[in-house]
Amino acid sequence: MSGRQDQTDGTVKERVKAKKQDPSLYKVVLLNDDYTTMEFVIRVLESVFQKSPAEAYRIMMHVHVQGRGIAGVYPWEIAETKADTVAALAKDAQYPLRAAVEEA
Ligand code: TYC
Repeated sequence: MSGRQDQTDGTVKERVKAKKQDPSLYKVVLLNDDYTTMEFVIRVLESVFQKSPAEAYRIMMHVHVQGRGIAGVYPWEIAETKADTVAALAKDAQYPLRAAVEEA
């Protein structure tokens, strides 16, 4: 192939929309279950996601009622680490609490 890849038919494409910023952001989503205590979820939200007691309670109740809720939004590596920390804390306490990482 001759010529530069950013050119077609002798014209240079202009970027209309700003390219997605790097690093991309990911949501850590907490999932509801019937066994993890509300107190434990609040403690996780305070210690892992740096939420205030009031905000931790609000998020926990949202997850309890709606089935899922956003604990925080972070660059990929941080989101994965926080989800892993939730899994480790839950396993240690023998609760089935789960956190998923999703593109924001
Ligand atoms: N549903 C749980 C209960 O009634 C509380 C809970 C909330 C569990 C949020 C998980 O992500 C969760 N004890």
